[in-house]
Parts: sequence; structure tokens; C-alpha cells
Amino acid sequence: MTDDTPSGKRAENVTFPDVGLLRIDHVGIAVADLDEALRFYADSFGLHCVHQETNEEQGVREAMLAVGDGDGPRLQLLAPLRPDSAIAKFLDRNGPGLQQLAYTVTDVEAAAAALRARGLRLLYDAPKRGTGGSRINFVHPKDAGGVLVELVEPASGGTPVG
Ligand code: KFV
Repeated sequence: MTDDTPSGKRAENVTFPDVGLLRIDHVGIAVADLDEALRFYADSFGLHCVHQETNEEQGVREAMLAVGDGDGPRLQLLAPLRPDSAIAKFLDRNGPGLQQLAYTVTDVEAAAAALRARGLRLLYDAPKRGTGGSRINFVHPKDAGGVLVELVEPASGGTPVG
């Protein structure tokens, strides 16, 4: 078996552990003003907030919006709490828009280890606190096809937040 790693090295006869992505957890969208964005998504798309919280460590005010029957992936609106936050930097560089794609995993440490084994850079050595008490880590967008990938181990036994 032959694998191409992101670093360009070819690893011969290597079997990597399964990453264990279960489904898309949410898609994150950077917005400048959370309340204004919530009104926009309700008025334009009929999408409603099922959960809101502030994450000081990540520097965000966030809202989760349910789509359809509410069992599927969420839309996450992310507004900056301070100018040096990841979302503020993203908005400065790109304006509002898609900022991240998040996958649900059962074990964030195992998923991170499997990705590291493939040569991808994880942003944190150990998981941090995410939405609803979940445990999260991120793959650097430069190692993930230009997409900031989040790994989410839910606190609630796998049911979506909200
Ligand atoms: N998507 C794609 N490319 C991105 C990107 C993004 N979201 N953010 C940065 N880049 C590109 C950027 O355009 C630039 O490319 C390069 O990455 C800069 O990388 O071609 P270029 O111009 O060189 P860096 O390493 O210089 O980093 P920086 O831009 O300062 O920060 C990027 C990154 C990904 C390291 C930072 O945004 C970060 O630490 N993100 C993880 C944390 C986060 O995003 N928190 C807010 C969401 S909180 C959340 O989701 C929660 C609480 N939750 O539970 O779901």
C-alpha cells in the first residue's frame, strides 16, 4: 500500500489508525455581529437558534442554528469577543463567511493522534473546551486543503447541541 502524506513524503506499507469521523457536526460562519446575524438567518432562511454561549478562551460569542428536523449538522455563527481573537482576524482578512468545517468524533484525542500520524498539524497539544462542554481540536487549514477542520467530541453522548 502507498500513501501520500501532506508533507509530500511517500510512506510505503504504512497503515494508519482510523481517524473516526462520524458525521459533519457543524459548519462555522464568522459574523461581525451575532444578534444581527441571527435576525438575518431567521428572516432570510427561517433558521432558528437552539443554543447560545460565550467561550472566553476562544474569544467568541456563538449560536447554533438547527436545520430541517433538527437532528442533522448545525450552522454555527461565530462573532468575535475581542480584536485579537481568531474570528476577528478571520473577519479582518476575509470578511464574513465560512470559517470552519467540524466533524463529530467519539474520541478527540484518538482522532488527533491518527491525523498527526498522517503528518497533519493539530493546533492544540491537548483538547480544549468547545460548544456545550464538548472537547475540541483543530487541523491547521494549510494541512487540510485550505479548510479549518474542527474535531468535536460531544459532551452529550453524540446528540447535537440544542
Ligand atoms: N480557513 C482557511 N484558511 C485560513 C483560516 C480559515 N479559517 N484561517 C487562516 N487561514 C489561512 C490564512 O488565510 C493564511 O493563509 C494562513 O491560514 C495563516 O495561518 O495563504 P495565507 O495568507 O498564508 P497562520 O498560522 O498565520 O494563522 P492565523 O491566520 O493567525 O490563524 C489561523 C488559525 C487557524 C491558526 C486560527 O484561526 C486558529 O487558531 N483557529 C482555531 C480556533 C478558532 O478558530 N476559534 C474560533 C472558533 S471557536 C469554535 O469553533 C468553538 C468554540 N466550537 O466549539 O466549535
